[in-house]
Amino acid sequence: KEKWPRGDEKEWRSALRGLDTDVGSITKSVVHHVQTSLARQPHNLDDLGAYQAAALSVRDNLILNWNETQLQYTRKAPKRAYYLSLEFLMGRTLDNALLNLGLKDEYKDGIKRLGFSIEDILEQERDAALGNGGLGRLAACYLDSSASQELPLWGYGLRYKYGIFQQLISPEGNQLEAPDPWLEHQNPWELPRLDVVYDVRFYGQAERLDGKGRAQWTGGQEVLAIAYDVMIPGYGTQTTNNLRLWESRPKRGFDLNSFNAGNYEGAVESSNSAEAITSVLYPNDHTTFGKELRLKQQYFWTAASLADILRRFKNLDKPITEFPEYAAIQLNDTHPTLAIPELMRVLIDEEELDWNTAWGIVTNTFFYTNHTVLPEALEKWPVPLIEHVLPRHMQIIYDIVSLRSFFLTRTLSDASSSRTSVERKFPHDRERLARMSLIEEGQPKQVRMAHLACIGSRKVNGVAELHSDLVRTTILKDFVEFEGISKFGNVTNGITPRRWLDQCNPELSALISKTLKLDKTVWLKDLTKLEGLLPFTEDKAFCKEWAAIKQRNKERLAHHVELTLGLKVNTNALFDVQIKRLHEYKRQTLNILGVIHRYLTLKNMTPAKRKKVVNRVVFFAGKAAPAYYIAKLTIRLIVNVARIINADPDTKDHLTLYFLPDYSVSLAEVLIPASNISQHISTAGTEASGTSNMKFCLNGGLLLGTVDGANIEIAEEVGESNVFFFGHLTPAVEDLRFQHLYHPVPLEQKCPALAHVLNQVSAGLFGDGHVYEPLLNTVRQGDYYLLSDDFDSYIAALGMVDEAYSDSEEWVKKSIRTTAKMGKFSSDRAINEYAESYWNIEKVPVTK
Ligand code: T68
Repeated sequence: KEKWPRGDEKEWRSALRGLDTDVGSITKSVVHHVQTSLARQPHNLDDLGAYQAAALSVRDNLILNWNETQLQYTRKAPKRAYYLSLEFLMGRTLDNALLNLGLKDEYKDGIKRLGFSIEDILEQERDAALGNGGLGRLAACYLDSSASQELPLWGYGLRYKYGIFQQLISPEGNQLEAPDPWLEHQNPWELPRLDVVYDVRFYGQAERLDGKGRAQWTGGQEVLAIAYDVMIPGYGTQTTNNLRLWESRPKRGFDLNSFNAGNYEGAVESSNSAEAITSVLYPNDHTTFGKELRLKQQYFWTAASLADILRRFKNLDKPITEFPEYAAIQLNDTHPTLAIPELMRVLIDEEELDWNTAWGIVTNTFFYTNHTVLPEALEKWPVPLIEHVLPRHMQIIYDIVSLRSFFLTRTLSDASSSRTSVERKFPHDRERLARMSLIEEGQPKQVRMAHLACIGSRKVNGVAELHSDLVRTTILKDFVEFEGISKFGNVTNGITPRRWLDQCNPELSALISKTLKLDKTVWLKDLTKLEGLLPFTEDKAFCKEWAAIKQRNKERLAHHVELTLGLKVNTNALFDVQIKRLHEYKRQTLNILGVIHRYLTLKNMTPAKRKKVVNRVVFFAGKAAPAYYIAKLTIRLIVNVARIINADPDTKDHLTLYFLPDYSVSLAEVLIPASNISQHISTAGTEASGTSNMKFCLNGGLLLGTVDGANIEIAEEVGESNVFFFGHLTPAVEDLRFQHLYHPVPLEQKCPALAHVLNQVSAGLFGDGHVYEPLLNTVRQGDYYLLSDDFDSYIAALGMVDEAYSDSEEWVKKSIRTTAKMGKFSSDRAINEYAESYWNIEKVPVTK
């Protein structure tokens, strides 16, 4: 039994009560925060102030749950999991927190009594956009699921001062980037932990001490890592997990000597360079740049996170060899791979363990998720750069390569008895050794992070069945042959149905609860319950309601477009949506060329014939990496095609097109419920999974896509008759590329329809043709992403969509069936797979 540390226990106990959550208490709490935390007057309170006060009031609830959860974790000392991700794309928090706490109605009412509307104040919140795309949003969904499933998991990331850039579109159609100062107003969702601080070293010298691989790392630059905690409430549980984000600060304020000597710039130089580490999120997805600051971010974050995890473990007073029994660390892609040599460094240099014991601990602690097989996205760091910034880690990586652990199997107990080496297993296979090496030869040599992550981890997984197969048979094939297939698994991605249905589509959520005769707290936590909707495809009244909700969501999107762009959208047309990062492999270009094809076809029709086609509104949104020229050119083409065709009186009733700037989680929450069809049209074998495909389908939007990523598993669930598939399959891709290179066929011959479209763009139909030449040439020459191979079947698939949409009754049925079969794609399923098959952690119920 714990003792009260001080004072009168009765006094404490009566003060330590939870918060009342009746509407009266809620308004009091909000007003209290207006007066005290914000120091504002009721009579000049605006929406922003009301948002801040409401957020602080909700935060009080989260903090109490957070405290209780962390207390339980400390007391019960379960094995914990840690999710290391450089990106957490959280979006807004207030609405989600209200729904997860089950307090939305009470706050809505309370806020109304104070003269504000909950919808208006929710709109005041800025997105927390600390991520690029799918990888970062996946991390956010997993946090939600871990808390909802009562799993003891913490996230670790960086507290970037600037998130992903804001996208502006110039009148010419160019993407412009502006900073995202999301912390401008105070952020009520984080708790600074100024007492949780670690030193992190860069540069300096590493000197070997003895023959056992030990070394001393000294000198260089030291910076501080300060913790900020973000509360992650579970849905319908008291469990509130933690996302710990690190901020970098200078270790020693500024240099007073330089300052006094009048060298003001010199005085703040080191402090600026320390602060630079967490100043901005790198906006590149799927490319590596080899920039020193990015490497420093990666090390700063992994070193601080590991130090924190180790400190927590040490409080348990267990032998260090038991570390893997108390901590599982998930590496979200290769970005945190430096955690592997860093843990080796701590275990060898500080804990003074021998190499084999240390390697045994490491390889039982880490798990690695791969998110891409695109060659240009596989991280590599130049050896000279690592040597300069992290000299001790480069030594350790060389040690792994040369003699030691690379040649050992994973088991701790029989490490010495079961030595096997690549050389022993595959004698005289020098090519294999070179392929598998951690170091790629060249000028300069480079460290292959995926190889390091693979050999340093207990298990490796891909993010959809096809992708995991590709990981096993392409990029990590040699490692499968060496270590055995059982190390290489699959966990198909998932999405949280709380945000991606209940929160973004409340009307549909209510209809589902009513129809299933289930409280939403039941089916939102067991999404397979949606199957209960299937019989209702035969219920006319239900179908009508289902369609009416989709229509209202389309009107909500139209309203948003009118507010932001001042344009009127035809809500009676089919809404066709493609929203994702701009990338050649995702083939937004295929989509826009398809739109042009449709436009040219319409132009050639008589007005009478035009009246018979399915009217269509096409939406695009997405950011291009600032240095990705071709992706930016695609945006420019989309914007200029929109400018021309939206103004064409012949066709504008039948086809319009919008590029919505500054795509974000919040914008996705408006777009996704409004789609009739969404496009996921990557070249087969390139999109690891995709997760927005799941979100659209969960909201009753149909899918038009290639046989790629999680599209395949979605089709398996909903049935192929309810999706629109087209294009070549993965096994054909390599051959087709070979053909393009060595037996090219002129485009006019191969795909006249596409050739015609390209010629129209060149001829200046959408403004200066030559501007687009570099983009068009990617198709005309080489066509690496196989647009010319898939164009005809793409156009045919669009035709099938039109045909299916014309039968509106059958379309609604397809829509219902799609939603009904999405149970598998809940991130609850995914997080439980990680918990059971990878991390070996168990639920820790937190009760009041
Ligand atoms: C995405 N990857 C995959 N990467 O493309 C997508 N990369 O298929 C998958 O569904 C998703 O991960 C979740 O598994 C990314 O989003 C990045 O954003 C990224 C960022 C920095 C460096 C490399």
